[in-house]
Amino acid sequence: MRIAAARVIVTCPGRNFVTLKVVTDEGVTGVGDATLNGRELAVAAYLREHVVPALIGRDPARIEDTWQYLYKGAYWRRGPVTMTAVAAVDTALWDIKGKVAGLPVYQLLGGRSREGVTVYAHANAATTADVLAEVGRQVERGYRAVRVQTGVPGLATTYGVSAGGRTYEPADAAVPSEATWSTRRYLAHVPSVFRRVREEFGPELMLLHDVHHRLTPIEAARLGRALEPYDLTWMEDPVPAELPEGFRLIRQHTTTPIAVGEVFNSVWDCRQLITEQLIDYVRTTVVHAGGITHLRRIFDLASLYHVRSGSHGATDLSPVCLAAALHVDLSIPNFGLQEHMPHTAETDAVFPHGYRFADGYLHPSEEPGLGVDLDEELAARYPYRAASLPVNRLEDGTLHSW
Ligand code: KDG
Ligand code: MG
Repeated sequence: MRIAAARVIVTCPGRNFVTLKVVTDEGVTGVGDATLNGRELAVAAYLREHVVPALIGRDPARIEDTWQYLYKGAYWRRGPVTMTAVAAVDTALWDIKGKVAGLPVYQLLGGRSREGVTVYAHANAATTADVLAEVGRQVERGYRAVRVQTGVPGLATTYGVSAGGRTYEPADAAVPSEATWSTRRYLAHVPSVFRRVREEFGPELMLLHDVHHRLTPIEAARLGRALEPYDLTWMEDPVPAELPEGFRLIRQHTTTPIAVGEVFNSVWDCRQLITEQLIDYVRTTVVHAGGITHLRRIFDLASLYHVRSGSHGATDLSPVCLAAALHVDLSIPNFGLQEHMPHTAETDAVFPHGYRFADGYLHPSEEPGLGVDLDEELAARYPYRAASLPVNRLEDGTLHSW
């Protein structure tokens, strides 16, 4: 069997997605997510111009060799654009291998290590009363873990909090919109929200919080310590992720578990954090960390150091990525949690899939391969629309991490 064609499909059923569809000379197809939020066309061009021509005629069964060929062969290794493109090819080849074998991909990865994939939902709102109501809705839906984001008094908008009752979608304008940030206001407010959530929902519910890279290590240490009475499952992305040494300081001061990794692209980005046991959850995912092949490599390293997985799963990762993530989640020994933000009805229609949610768990499809596809005719009805992630400034106008 040989690869006969590979198409890059860009579609915007509510938000932009880039998908690679690989077709073999025997008519088997495989799909891979290639979406990099706000930089979609860079990956589409990388694939179309530099990767697809080199795929034609290759043996689709040689997944590892193709991964090495794209990674080492480019000379310019790593980085989000390259690794997202590599991920798309890798994911599509796993899909093809599953279809050829007649097995769901998790079976090729060693089979089931658990009955279902525990997922966490989002509860976000501007006021504490609305946050509590939102947590209640997610608990009613059956989620056992909820990420809580709150508005901050004195700030007009806050990362992770929806505006005007709409579903939260960070990429909001063709040219980045600008928000204002104050660490002092944020640190003064957040612990009081978690106190109320714990009081109302009791000790069982797993609670998480995303700091989104906005603090310094000592500020993050202070927040982690202030949140200890509310027993968080994790505090996510407390500081900008470029400086692994910064996590040592946080660790010295707090037992609140730490999760990091949604912006990481390779095992090299996480190596120090994992081997020095500076984090508890690594949140790399299929689409941005080199596909199923490389994600497994990261999670295998993590498993040696008591670090569990917590894959990113926001709505800018397509149903193809979520489907692939679930096969990995089900099979690895050190699974922690999987993020779940349900996609819109339009997106679900463009990407027909067999994964399903029940009682707080997601279950991957039992179909051969990944159990997800892209309806190309429907996708063509939703043309690309430029959309960027916002930027963030301090109250005096200084640009800050978003
Ligand atoms: O593209 C960026 C989003 O995926 C990100 O802002 C969402 O932080 C996020 C999360 O944890 O889901
Ligand atoms: Mg995050």
